[in-house]
Amino acid sequence: MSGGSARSLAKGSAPPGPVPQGLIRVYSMRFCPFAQRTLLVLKAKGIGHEIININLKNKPEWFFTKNPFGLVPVLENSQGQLIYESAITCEYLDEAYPGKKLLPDDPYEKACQKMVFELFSKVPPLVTSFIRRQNNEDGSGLKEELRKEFSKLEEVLTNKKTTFFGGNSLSMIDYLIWPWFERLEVLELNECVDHTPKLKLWMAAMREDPAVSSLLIETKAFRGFLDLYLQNSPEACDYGL
Ligand SMILES: N[C@@H](CCC(=O)N[C@@H](CS)C(=O)NCC(=O)O)C(=O)O
Repeated sequence: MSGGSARSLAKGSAPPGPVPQGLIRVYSMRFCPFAQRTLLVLKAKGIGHEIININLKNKPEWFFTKNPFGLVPVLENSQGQLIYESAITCEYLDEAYPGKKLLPDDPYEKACQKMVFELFSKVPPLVTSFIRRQNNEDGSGLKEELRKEFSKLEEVLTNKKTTFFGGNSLSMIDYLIWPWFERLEVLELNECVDHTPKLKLWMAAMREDPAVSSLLIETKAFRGFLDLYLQNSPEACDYGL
């Protein structure tokens, strides 16, 4: 892997050349939870990759030729094929590369992972609303909504009686939802899992995973990034470099 802590490419930068044979490229941003999904899968499967960080507050013009939405993550392989949308990038990597299979083959088990993904789907926008709330809002309503969403996930673990969402070992669904749980503490949202003991145990188990632990974001840098990002600063994505 290379480039994970390199400065991001901004407007006016030259587009990068072709992807070297034997590597896959990920367009990323150091603090993006969606890109973290892709990086977790790359790590977990041991896939050789290079990272190009994009300045999301001052995007290079050419970035829209990689993803018409202009969002990270995007994968690019050495044949020039492009894959965007984080969940799609993860599934692509699992299917295109050998090594540990993260999605189950069994159609029902696979459907279960996708159902948990849907159950989780309100969490990212709630966390974003919490981050973007005005200073005078206390956020208690959003916290209550998050608690309700976490209760649904707690119920899944209670019914399954397993440590992880796909069974007793970590699989794709765990990586897909993890980045938001990692951020609870730095966002001072940890109290939202006080009523969900199984989810808390899952979080502790996740931190033990080598891919997860190698990609933990640094709390101080994340806070610094967030302050600048909310002010739309073009320096946000490179905070701490
Ligand atoms: N649905 C997309 C969401 C990706 C996303 O929102 N990425 C953010 C960074 S965390 C982004 O690129 N923001 C740039 C922008 O909003 O212009 C996915 O799952 O890949």
